[in-house]
Amino acid sequence: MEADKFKRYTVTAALPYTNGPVHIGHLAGVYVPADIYVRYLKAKGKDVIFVCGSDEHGVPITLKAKKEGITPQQVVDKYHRIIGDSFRDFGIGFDIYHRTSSKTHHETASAFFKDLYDKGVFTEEVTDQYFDEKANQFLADRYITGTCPVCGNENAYGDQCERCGSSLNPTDLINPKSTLSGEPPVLRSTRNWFLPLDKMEGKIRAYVESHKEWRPTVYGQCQSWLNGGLQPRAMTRDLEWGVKVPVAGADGKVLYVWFDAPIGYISATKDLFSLDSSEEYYMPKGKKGNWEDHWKKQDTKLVHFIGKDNIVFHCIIFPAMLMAHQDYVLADNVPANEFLNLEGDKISTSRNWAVWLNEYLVDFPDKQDVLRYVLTATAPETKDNDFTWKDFQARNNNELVAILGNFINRVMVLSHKYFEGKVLPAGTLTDADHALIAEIAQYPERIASSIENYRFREALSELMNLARAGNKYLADQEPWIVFKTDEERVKTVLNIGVQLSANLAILAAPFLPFTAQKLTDMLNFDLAAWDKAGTVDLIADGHQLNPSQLLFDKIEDDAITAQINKLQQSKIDNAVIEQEVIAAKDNISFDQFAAMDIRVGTILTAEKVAKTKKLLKLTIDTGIDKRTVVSGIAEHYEPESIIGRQVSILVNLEPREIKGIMSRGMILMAENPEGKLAFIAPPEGMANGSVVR
Ligand code: B3M
Ligand code: ZN
Repeated sequence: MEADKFKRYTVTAALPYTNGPVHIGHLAGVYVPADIYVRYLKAKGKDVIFVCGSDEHGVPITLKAKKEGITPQQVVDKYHRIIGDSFRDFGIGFDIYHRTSSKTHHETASAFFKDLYDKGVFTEEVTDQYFDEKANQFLADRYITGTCPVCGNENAYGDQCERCGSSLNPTDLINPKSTLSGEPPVLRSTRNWFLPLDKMEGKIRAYVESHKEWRPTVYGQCQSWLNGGLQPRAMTRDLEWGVKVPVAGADGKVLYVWFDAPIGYISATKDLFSLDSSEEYYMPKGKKGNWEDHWKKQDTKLVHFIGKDNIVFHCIIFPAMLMAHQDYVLADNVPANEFLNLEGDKISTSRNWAVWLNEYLVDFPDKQDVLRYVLTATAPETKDNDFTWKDFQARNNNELVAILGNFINRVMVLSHKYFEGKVLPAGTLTDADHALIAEIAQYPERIASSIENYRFREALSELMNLARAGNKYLADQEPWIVFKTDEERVKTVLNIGVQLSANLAILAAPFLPFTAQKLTDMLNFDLAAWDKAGTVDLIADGHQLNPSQLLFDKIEDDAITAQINKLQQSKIDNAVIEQEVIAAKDNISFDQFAAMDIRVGTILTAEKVAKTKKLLKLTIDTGIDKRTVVSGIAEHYEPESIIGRQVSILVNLEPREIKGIMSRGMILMAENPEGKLAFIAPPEGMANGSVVR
């Protein structure tokens, strides 16, 4: 392993929004990989801090507060505790789990903003923003919904359409409405402070391009942002809830949540080193040393663990903020994971399509490591992946029980059966003994290399290969047979088996901390440092083992069926709820309807729009003309499958440029509660240009 040029490590994990509990997608995407990495570094004796905390500002929290009729502070107080409990219950070993509504964070974030302001970094711009006259407040993008000009989705948000993926500006929406009052908002001018990312593009590009070793998914997204041209981005918002903007003329404004949240890593570090922090979680131990070493010394390695939807904030915006502030180190790596799906569908808080951590532990008590194992073995490190309960059961039964658990159990049971749990001296070693000992020597480095390169799935499979080697050794040596004729031989085999078990405890600890604890308890062995692994003299001759216990037990079909039924039930519940939610809209006049010119048309050509997942470029024969329309149906239809199909098309919609394509019109689609789409067209076919009235 290359000599470590870093003297200390600062590892951060994305601050979860405190508007709900955490689920398996959070663990798989961010927190388990981060925890594996930190546990490994600590086992190597490195100077590491692992910081996280609740992200308590932002629109999702104020929306939740409005929905529940409580204050934002009450929302975050509730979920800060629930989330902190879940992380602790799953062994996510933060050195501090902080929170951005804390005094330290407000002081730190506003001081950071003021520093940049005093340096003249920001540009002040007056822009038109939507204002809700009834609620008497400016509207953040998420507070505005309306019809997507691209695909007609009537529940598009001011910043994004979740159906076709188009990023939008609020003023793009057709029939915009405020989610607060339901009324159409009005445009009002307002002053905000912008981070001139356009002017910083050269420096940011140089930073990103100095990290070609980043995961291709991360490096690629940064490149496409850079190649699209960075734009100035407002770092303040007209909102009440958040960190107040510490400059004159900023009444009623707060820091943009993505300005203040990453600074939360710094606030948490400050409190970790202070004694007077009042934070509730992972009480800081007044860590010795100077917090600034972990953020300002060039021999500090800074690593951000995040999900892929946070890449631009951690690889472009936050580094830009740190560069502008100067004297901060920039992230050495940002190993972002892709998304984890559940039983073939996107995990969704709003649709309750999730496995909530607090609920998992009720159904599978003491099985945190089973979930940690499965989520690591199937981690979406390079592409989205799918969690299924059947796979969860199979990996527990066929891997944890049958391979790792079985090896340990046989060594322990036989040691107690033949030698009352005493580890007796090994005699003359055979070739097979030497072969296994040579294999054991290789694994610490093999696993370390995968972990240090953020390939945790690979690292875990290497650990399991070592357990497989142990099982093969026992099967070949057959101590349960040999014992009848050659007790001395069995002493050697079981001695090596116990030494291998102690190695597995050390090497498994970053992945399966609860199992490692059980194993060291059984071995009556204090978990040694990583560098002690790889040898077969970890356990002294004459050592007394503690009684044997099963590390894992089988998961039966009925437990899995119960989970699958629970998910199906939430799908049914949601369909009913969504049925209720898609209520009739307000009445409109006949004239308003008659103003729309809807025709029957035929799709002549269809192709995917480059660099998008959801858009198709269509040529439609409308009977009036042949025109191009961009439609957000690429995830529902293969282009070639819809050529020749008749559709209904709104032909007098204002033309709009989408991804460089001028789209003239909109295809009408029906969408059911599950989000399935269907074309609207005369079943027996009609002449193109026929009018829909
Ligand atoms: N609160 C998590 C999210 O986007 C966001 C991360 C902040 S890390 C500074 O789901
Ligand atoms: Zn759309």
